[in-house]
Amino acid sequence: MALTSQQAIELENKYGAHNYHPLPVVLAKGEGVHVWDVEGKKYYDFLSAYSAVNQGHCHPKIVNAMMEQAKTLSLTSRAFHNDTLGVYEKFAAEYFGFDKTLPMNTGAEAVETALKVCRRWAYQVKGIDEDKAEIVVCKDNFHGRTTTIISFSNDPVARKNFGPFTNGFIKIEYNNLQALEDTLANNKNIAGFLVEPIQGEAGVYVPDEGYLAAAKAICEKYNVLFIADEVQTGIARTGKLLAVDHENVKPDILVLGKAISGGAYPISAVLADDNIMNVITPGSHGSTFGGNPIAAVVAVAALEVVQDEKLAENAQILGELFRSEISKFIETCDLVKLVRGKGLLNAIVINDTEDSDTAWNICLKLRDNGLLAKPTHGNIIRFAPPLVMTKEQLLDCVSIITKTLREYKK
Ligand code: IF1
Repeated sequence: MALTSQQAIELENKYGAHNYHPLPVVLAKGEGVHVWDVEGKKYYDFLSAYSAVNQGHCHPKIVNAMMEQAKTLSLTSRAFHNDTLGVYEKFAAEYFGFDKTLPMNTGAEAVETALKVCRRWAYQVKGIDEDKAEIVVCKDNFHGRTTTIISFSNDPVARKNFGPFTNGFIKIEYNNLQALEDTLANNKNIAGFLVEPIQGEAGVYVPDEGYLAAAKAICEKYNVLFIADEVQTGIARTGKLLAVDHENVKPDILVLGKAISGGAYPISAVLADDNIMNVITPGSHGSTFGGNPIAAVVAVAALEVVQDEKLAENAQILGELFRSEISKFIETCDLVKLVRGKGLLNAIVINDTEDSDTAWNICLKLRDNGLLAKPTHGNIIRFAPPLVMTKEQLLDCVSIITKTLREYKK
């Protein structure tokens, strides 16, 4: 028998670990830009599974690729070759302009992989003394949940009582080129600089124009690898294939996840050229599921959809429209301070303190009005719909959002 929302929530509460605080809505179906709850109520999805579902829910081309492969061969492990992996690796390498692809499963694993590749490169190519390599990261970063990754987070909620932590990371302020230059100039042991082109969890914080290009140039000057974590910003989300494309930057190491599968399957990847990727040798890295046949065909299909349906262009156009419509509204409304973002990765900042529950309460009202979004902090709401949205749908969403904000009472 079908569960009610309340029953589904109670099951999760009783039998699931309490590592999340979801918005109270229980989803049972998705198609394109829409999701439906178990009672049949329809919503616009304005989170897209944190930008994994850029291609829209249950995209038929991706689903078909997955179903056909699932019936044929799902997993060989990397102990044997399979007839899909090389095809995918070539496709992804050419698609993003790198020599090689290293397939993994989740974003955090891909970040870990990039850190390992970077450290090996530091010892074997750059010539840093054993165990001395350091990687520069940014304050307020979000790169995942593994022990090493939280070692260089400054989010107390993500870190508390999970120590001891991994050494070898230096934290600098985001969007601060002087801090980067000073750090690299004063330390010969720096292997890489790991950065999000837009800080998602920090509240869709877009750095100054030119920051990424200048940071890349500083890295080149000091022979330091520029590692772009495009897990959230990548694959058309910000109006270009990659967010670094806005500044014509080619990272030394590119980290991808989420939308490389269109949300159909956990797939991530690290891309680099041979002079870097060749430090990885048999036995030094791997994963049972990384590069499995289902993942290989799903990723190719998902990347083809991005190209075929011109999702980057659509994100660019609809993003401009979204910010200009919301900006117009903000002039008439004291509740919202500003809207910011790039492409269809946007956020509004509410006129309230960071520890308030205003953003959460607004998200509950948005839900009631048929649109699902999630706060990133007490006063910030992220808006990231699937990129297959039409202009008419976007304007419909703008009116839901503005109506909800206009009617909201603290
Ligand atoms: C959750 C945030 C988004 C990421 C970047 C690596 C990863 C992520 C730039 C790790 C993951 C997620 C995971 C999700 C919440 C979420 C998130 F709010 F926490 F910051 F998207 F905005 N690099 N981001 O954003 O990828 O291992 O999860 O596949 O529930 O923790 P993963």
